[in-house]
Amino acid sequence: MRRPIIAGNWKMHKTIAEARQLAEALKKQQGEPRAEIVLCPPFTALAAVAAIIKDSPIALGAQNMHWEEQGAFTGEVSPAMLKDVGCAYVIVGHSERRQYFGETDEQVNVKAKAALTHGLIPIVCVGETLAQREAGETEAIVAAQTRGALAGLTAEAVAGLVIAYEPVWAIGTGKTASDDDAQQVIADIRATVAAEFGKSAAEALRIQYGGSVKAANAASLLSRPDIDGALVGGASLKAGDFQGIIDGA
Ligand code: G2H
Repeated sequence: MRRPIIAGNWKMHKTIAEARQLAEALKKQQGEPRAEIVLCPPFTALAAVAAIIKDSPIALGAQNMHWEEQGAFTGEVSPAMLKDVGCAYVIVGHSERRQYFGETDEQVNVKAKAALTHGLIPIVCVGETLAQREAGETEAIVAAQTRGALAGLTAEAVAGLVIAYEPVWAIGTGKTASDDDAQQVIADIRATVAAEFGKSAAEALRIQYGGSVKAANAASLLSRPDIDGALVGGASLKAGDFQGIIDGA
């Protein structure tokens, strides 16, 4: 049985004070959640959120990182720094990173490897654009991104990581993939992983859906057999909205 994982990607939102307030509110609401909960604040608020959630069932994640250990990489943050601040997870290859910062499958791959080397669990994002979906290329694009991101990893490493399927056309647009569409693509991703790394890694790996997830659609998406959680942007910025998603998992 795969434990569902609900991650809040706060993107470039929240000052330290705002982040503290949101983390406090969420911490108060957790009893023994069925799902694993991960908060991914911006870098500047990681330490503050870490201090609040430390004795709670909530885990900390970062939104990005560089793959190098250290060095002259102005503006970047290393895997060891994320581990040091208390992160258990790191999002890699989010479509906004791919789209606005030119991140490639090769870079996503080295980031995933570096994360694992440092004991961080990567949340590897994949997803097609609207043009690719309309051209009937979804399955091929998502399979290529999945193979590219996971290339060279062991089956054991793959079994422990998380993939987030986020159709680019559904991100922040209010449009959500239908439950059937999301289930289909996620089942295809699992089949790709099975072909590359074996059935047991594919069965263990958790795959989230992301793209305009909210309390109103989360429970039904998550009831699908291959959908193991959600990567939530906009609806993770208010405690009540995010809690509604957690409660539906
Ligand atoms: C997709 C998602 C979170 P939103 O980026 O990663 O954002 O829920 O706002 O579509």
